[in-house]
Amino acid sequence: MSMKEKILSQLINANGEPISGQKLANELNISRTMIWKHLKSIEEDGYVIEAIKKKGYILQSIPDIVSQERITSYLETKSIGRNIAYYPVCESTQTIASEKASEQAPHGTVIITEQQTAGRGRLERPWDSSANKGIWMSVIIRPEISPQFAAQFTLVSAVAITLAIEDLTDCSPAIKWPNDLLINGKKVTGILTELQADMDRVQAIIIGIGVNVNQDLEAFDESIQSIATSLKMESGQEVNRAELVAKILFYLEKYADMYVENGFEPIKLLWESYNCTIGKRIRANMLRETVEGVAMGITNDGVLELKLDNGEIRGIYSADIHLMNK
Ligand code: BTX
Repeated sequence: MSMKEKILSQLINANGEPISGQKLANELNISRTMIWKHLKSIEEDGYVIEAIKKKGYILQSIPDIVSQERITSYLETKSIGRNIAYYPVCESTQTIASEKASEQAPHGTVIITEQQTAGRGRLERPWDSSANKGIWMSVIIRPEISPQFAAQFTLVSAVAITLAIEDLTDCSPAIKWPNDLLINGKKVTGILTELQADMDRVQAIIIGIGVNVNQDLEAFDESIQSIATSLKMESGQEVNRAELVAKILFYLEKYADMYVENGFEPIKLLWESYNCTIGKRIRANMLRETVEGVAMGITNDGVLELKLDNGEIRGIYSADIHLMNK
């Protein structure tokens, strides 16, 4: 736990009684100036702290947070989300989830935070994860499948998140193969699927989900303001993040179970109905080459089939896709 988290948990555990700055400083073995600095930073995250002369600090209100208690109050799943680790702030939920998965965290474990200081996308690209406005979580699942099928969980997750967003907002996202959800051409969600496996068996799939929920444009780093959007920006309304998390986990469980039982085919139809890639001319940037062509469809294994200009059909397993004709 960081110092800031320790101070916050002391304030929460005080249950409305004041705690003096001196007591915090003594217990945590830091100066009162440092305590004050951390309290300011906690306030910046949306917590309201009242300072009462000669008595100390009282936590007056907690912001719209995605704590375990709040998510559980909406949760309708059997296993996914029944074990939640909540961090007010962390570097990356994906990194924590990776460690927890190696330490045998059970199927369905969720790591969730209000703010990531080093959120990441594919190929270590930075993921903008501002405080208290988005959903930044990683879900550990342990399906009994062979590692070659793991990437399809990106597509399964895309369907689950789309359905959850449709249920709770007026927005209808489009799925851009393989891992983005767009609204009006701008990115509202990114998915990062990572794998821990033996040669022939998946140990864990870690599904990292980033959803821009209640940000206004200025909350985004300037470098992505022209390509990113949030549910609030699109619908004009704030969304209850804890409820949306529970809904995403509900659909993720439903379709992950369906996948393990029946394969990708039944989910493929849903995926196709929400996708904005098929039929478009696209440029696919892969690690070693870039190709252009028309996206013909996805196979039952989730591979994107691209018709190149020379007529050749190429199966694309992983790439960054640029849509040429919106
Ligand atoms: P990606 O590599 O497909 O997309 C990363 C790119 O998206 C960046 O280079 C940038 O251009 C753009 N971008 C960065 N932040 C945002 C944002 N908030 N909204 C829209 N566009 C953005 C996508 O990777 C996978 C992202 C997964 C994020 C989750 S959050 C929880 C978990 N923890 C973690 O560190 N990552 C995952």
